Amino acid sequence: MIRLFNQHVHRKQSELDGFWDFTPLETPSNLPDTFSDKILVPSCWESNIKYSTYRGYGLYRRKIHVDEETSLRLFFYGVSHKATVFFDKIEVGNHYNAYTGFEIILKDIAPGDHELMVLVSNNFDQDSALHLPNDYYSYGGITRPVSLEYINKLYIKDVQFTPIWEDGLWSANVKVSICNISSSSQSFGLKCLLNSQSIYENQEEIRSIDSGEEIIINFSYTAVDVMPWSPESPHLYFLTTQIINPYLGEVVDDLIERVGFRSITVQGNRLLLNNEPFIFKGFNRHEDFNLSGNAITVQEGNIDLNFLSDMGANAVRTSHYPNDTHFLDMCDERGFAIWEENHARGLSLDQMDHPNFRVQCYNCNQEMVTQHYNHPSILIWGILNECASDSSEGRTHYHEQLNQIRSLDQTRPLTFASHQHFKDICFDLVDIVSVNLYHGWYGEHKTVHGLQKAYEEELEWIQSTPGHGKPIIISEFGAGALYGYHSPQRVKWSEERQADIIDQCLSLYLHRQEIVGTFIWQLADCRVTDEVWGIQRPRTINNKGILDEYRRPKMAYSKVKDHYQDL
Ligand code: ADA
Repeated sequence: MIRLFNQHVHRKQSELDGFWDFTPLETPSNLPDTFSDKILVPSCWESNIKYSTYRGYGLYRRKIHVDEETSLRLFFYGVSHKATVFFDKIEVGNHYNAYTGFEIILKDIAPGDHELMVLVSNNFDQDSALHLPNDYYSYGGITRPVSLEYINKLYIKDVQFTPIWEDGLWSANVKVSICNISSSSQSFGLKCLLNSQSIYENQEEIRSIDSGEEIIINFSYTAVDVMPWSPESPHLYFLTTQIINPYLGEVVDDLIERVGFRSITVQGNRLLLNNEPFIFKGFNRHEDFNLSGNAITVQEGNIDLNFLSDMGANAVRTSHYPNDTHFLDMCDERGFAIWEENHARGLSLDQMDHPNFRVQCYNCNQEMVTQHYNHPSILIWGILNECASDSSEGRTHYHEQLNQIRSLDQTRPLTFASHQHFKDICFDLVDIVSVNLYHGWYGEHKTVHGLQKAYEEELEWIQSTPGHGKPIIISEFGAGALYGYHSPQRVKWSEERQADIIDQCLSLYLHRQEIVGTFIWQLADCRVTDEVWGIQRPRTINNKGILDEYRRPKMAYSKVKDHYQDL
């Protein structure tokens, strides 16, 4: 399944799922013709016990049959974490980062059988600034779906839908990007429908587009009788865009997006969803599901949402990278609010000075916002979790990246999760101040009074910074517990201690009027890298999940349920 809904009626699309030939490679210098194995796509190679700790190169191969001469669009939703793509032995594209997609256009492909190869690496090599040994695992493989599409001389590259709420009326701005991949200029008509109602038709204005050109067509639409999207009532609409042959009147290409009418704004220290105050009752969630690794299936993602719903949670922070489109589709459909963030976790100033850091962040931000723009569930964008926001050099990166995201999306509030307590110098750059607080876990044990005192000291400091008066989110808090470890003395790593800390934190944070959101760290235990983290994480797993990696609830589960359900 590529998306939870069909994106084309006219454009021919298929999913390149199933078993591909696979072989691990010592070095990528020469592409072999013999393949020792087969691996399922999408999946991570760690799901095969033979490769459960493999960090290196893997070569994938499969045949593609083309019925008639056509151009092809390949879209990889996620390859972890570096991909080089070959078509009939010729390199046709490459991409870095496991968590955003990339397209490859192949022009004028002859009918018959062709060979597609993908060289994948999950190495922590010297040109990787974001995939590093870390408190989560960088898996290997083609871990998200691959889409194969037949396209014509003109194809719809992207459609962005921006809902606007003004004086009780909904309207929308629609931005259509069309590419001409032929060698001559082409004329076309354009049509857009919302569900089955035509909202734009320019057949009388036949436009032309030069060879190799991409053009943007913007139009606005005043909606009548639409229902807004919210977690309580997640109304969705299909936005169909069609390129029409102006002489024959037939549809030559189409793209269907699924959209929602909702607005998200900051007013003083409140967050307003459709003009009503909104509170995030959330969890941080890594894309990690026991033996599936980060190649989480739709069913497994839905299992996580079932637990969230059962606990009374309404939000997920995609810690610490853009998430799989399936999961975002499900959040749109089931009504969960998303804080989506770019790919970074706890990078020092030295790591931010890596020669590839800026370009790899730039690309991740660009792909995250443009590819996920239409998901109504995404309410806020975040960047650079716990990076060097306490230094002037670090600030330049925060400033640059927040400006980049604002240039791509003027509608969603921006934030970042800080752990630079009493020394962060970037709160003026964001709409929402977010802090990660581990009182009671890191450092000495806290009584309830001690927890409140520590929080109030933090709040007093925030109010002394340019973050004064802005909404506050507690973006992380929690404690570790080994599933099944019980202690009458409630010592650390016992389920009892985790339940106590979660209970105390929620009792405090959920009843502070300046706090507009809480995100518990974390929904489920997740694997971490042996290097660096293996020694400080029992089982080489981050055990702060309220569920373990097999989704077995720990004692803290009922504490979360008591608090979130009652709010
Ligand atoms: C940090 C970090 C998380 C996780 C957490 C922990 O806040 O943002 O990714 O590492 O600490 O478990 O200590």
